Amino acid sequence: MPVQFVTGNEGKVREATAYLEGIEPVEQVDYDYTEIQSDDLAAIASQGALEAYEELGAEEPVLVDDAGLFVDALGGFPGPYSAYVEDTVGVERLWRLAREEDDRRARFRTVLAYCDENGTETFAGSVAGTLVAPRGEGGFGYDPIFEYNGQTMAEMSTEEKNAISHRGRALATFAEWYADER
Ligand code: ITT
Ligand code: NA
Repeated sequence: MPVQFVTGNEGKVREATAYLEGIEPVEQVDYDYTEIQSDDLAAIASQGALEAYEELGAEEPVLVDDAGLFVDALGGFPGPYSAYVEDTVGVERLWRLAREEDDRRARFRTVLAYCDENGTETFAGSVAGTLVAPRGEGGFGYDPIFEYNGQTMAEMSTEEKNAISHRGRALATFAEWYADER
C-alpha cells in the first residue's frame, strides 16, 4: 500500500522516494500536523504521525520525518529549532556563527515515524560531519555547509547522500522492519 509522507519538504520526499523505490510508492501529503514543543525528535515525529494518520482518515499508512542539525560547539543548537533557524537566521549566518569556533563538528539527526492500523513505530538515523563554508547546489536545507568525507551533502547526488545520511540510515532501518513486519 502506498505510504503517505506527511511533509512540506520536497527534499525529504525526493530522498525517501529514491530509497523506497521498489519497496513502496511514496505520496507527499501536505497536512500540517502539530509539532509539539520538545527536544525529543522521536516524540515530535510519533505524535505527528499519529495525529496525521487519524486526521487523514486512518486509511493509508503515514510517514513523518523530524530532523535537525546539532552543532557540538553550540551545545547542540539549532537542534529541534533547525527549521525555525533556517527560516529566520539562514544557513549562511549559522555557518558564520560556527566559523568562530575551533570545533566545527556537527551531527544531523532524524527520526522517521510510521503509523498504520497497528500503531506507531520510530526509526532514528544520524551522521557526524564538519561545518564548512557553503558549497554545492544539490540537497536542501543545511546540506551546503555540512561536509562528510570531503564532500558537502549539497555536492552529492540523492543516492550518494542516502548512502551515508541520517535519513538514509533511518530509511534503511525502516525498510528492514517493514519487510519483516508488514
Ligand atoms: P516538515 O516538518 O514539513 O517535514 P521541515 O523542513 O520543517 O519539513 P523539520 O521540521 O524536520 O523539517 O526541520 C528540519 C530542519 O532541518 C529544516 O530547516 C530542514 O531544512 C533541515 N534539514 C532536515 N533534513 C535535512 C537534510 O537532510 N539536510 C539538510 N538540512 C536538513
Ligand atoms: Na517542520
